[in-house]
Amino acid sequence: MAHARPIWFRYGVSNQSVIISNICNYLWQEPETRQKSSLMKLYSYWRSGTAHRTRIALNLKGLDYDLEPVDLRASAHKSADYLAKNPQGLVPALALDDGTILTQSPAIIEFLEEAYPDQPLLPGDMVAKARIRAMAAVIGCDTHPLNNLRLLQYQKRHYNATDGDIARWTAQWISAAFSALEKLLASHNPGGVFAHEDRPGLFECYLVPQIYSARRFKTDLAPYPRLVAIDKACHELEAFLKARPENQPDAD
Ligand SMILES: N[C@@H](CCC(=O)N[C@@H](CS)C(=O)NCC(=O)O)C(=O)O
Repeated sequence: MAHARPIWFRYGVSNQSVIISNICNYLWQEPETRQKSSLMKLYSYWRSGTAHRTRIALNLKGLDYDLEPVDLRASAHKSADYLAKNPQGLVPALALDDGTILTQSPAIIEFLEEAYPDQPLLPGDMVAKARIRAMAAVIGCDTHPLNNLRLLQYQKRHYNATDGDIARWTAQWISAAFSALEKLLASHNPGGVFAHEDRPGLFECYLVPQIYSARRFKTDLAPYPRLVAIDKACHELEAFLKARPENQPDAD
């Protein structure tokens, strides 16, 4: 009976030596390396909103990962080493356990959602899913890109924008997005705490870092009580606390 034969008989002698060599390589590693070698690695900067949203997604899914800080202020994202990983020179990037590198936080989060379907970030219903994606896109496509470091630096360098101009510019686009989101939430989930049913998901991954940034740029949040309440409820959860900028190893 084939199943009673030893493993090297069934798979051939050459495969037997490969199996044994792989086992030996694994056992020869230091225990710490052995445990970590299967972890994903997130290239992150503590105050980056897009890295922040990716950390939340990883945490909500209960995934373990290594964190590799990329110091934007020291232009580490422009180094040849990092550009080889992400030619756009932006964080985040996610290295998978086989070395594959993923870039662009929306693509990374969608990858996580498909690869690790437990603890889903999106509703199963197609219309509800499209609504949640649309609310996330209000932030991901129409707000965050306008307030990104390189845009603000460009305005200062080429148009002599002052810090006051930058703060007004940033608050303008955050307020436009938050006004729309407040209305969308009221129609999609009236009376609910989160954007969909009773737990946070994709939208909250995008919202919480954007609120952090709004506070940093001193945007008035009084007109957005629902968004502020979601942010507050999220910060009662470990996944969000662990992802907070000030809780990162590279935080000031
Ligand atoms: N659409 C990209 C945007 C990434 C992005 O803009 N990252 C910022 C930090 S939040 C960055 O690396 N900025 C560096 C720079 O502007 O030079 C994503 O979602 O991953």
